[in-house]
Amino acid sequence: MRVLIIVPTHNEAANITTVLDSIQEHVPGTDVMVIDDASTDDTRLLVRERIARGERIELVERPNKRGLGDAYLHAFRLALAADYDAVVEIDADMSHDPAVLPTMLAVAERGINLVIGSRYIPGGSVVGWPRRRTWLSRWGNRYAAIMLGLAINDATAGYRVYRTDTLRAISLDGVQAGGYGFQVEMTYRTVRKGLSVVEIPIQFRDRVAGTSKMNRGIVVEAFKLVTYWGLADLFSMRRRRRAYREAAADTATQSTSS
Ligand SMILES: Nc1nc2c(ncn2[C@@H]2O[C@H](COP(=O)(O)OP(=O)(O)O)[C@@H](O)[C@H]2O)c(=O)[nH]1
Ligand SMILES: [Mg+2]
Repeated sequence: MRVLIIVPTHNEAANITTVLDSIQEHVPGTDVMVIDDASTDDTRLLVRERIARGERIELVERPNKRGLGDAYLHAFRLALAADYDAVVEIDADMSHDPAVLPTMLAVAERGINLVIGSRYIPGGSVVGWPRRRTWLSRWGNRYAAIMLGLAINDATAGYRVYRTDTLRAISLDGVQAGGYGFQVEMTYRTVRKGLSVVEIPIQFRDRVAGTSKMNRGIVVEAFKLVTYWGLADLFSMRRRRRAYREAAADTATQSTSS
């Protein structure tokens, strides 16, 4: 399986060396793409130094910070054009331990369309987050699962493996969400296509260096979109039921009149 590991960055100079070293250690020789949005620290410089030393890393430099979802969509399109079999999503801040990658990739290799590194299944955990943030993430996930009818415990997770045939099947055009909503939207699209999703337990550790780019806007966007998709589903289900009942009634009148 030809795999591309995608590492999105925005000012991750304090972490990028550690995460790239760890990826090297656990999945040596795998292609890596760092997609950097407008870093003003040494992130790009540190990546360029590794490239100069001959590491299999591609650096995509974007002039503006356009959000995590937009960065992944950009990287996915490049991966599809280059004919990779699978892509990995992993944060640059060491919250996602590259030691789990061999297991996640093995599951994808068996044909699972989407493998999620999950915090909220037995064996998974979150370390170092304030109680408020864990609560928000946990209930955000429960809300998304209920609204969208997803049998998935961690739909906002950012540690994933997609087989590229999954990305082709769900189509990247028209993806609306940018932040946590992006992860939920991609999961929802995968499930709606009837494709397979497996959650693997991970221990998520809050970053020890650098700063989080999470903000209230990202949470509000995810909440609004999940609510909107959920309601749209409900109404389209009602419309389908009504259409079905009307068609059935029509058939009944036709058979009594004939
Ligand atoms: N390319 C790119 N990467 C981003 C952007 N926003 C966040 N990231 C990266 O996405 C990953 C997750 O972001 P982080 O701030 O750790 O979010 P948190 O874990 O939810 O607090 C990190 O590797 C960030 O550097 C963005 O706009 N563009
Ligand atoms: Mg983080």
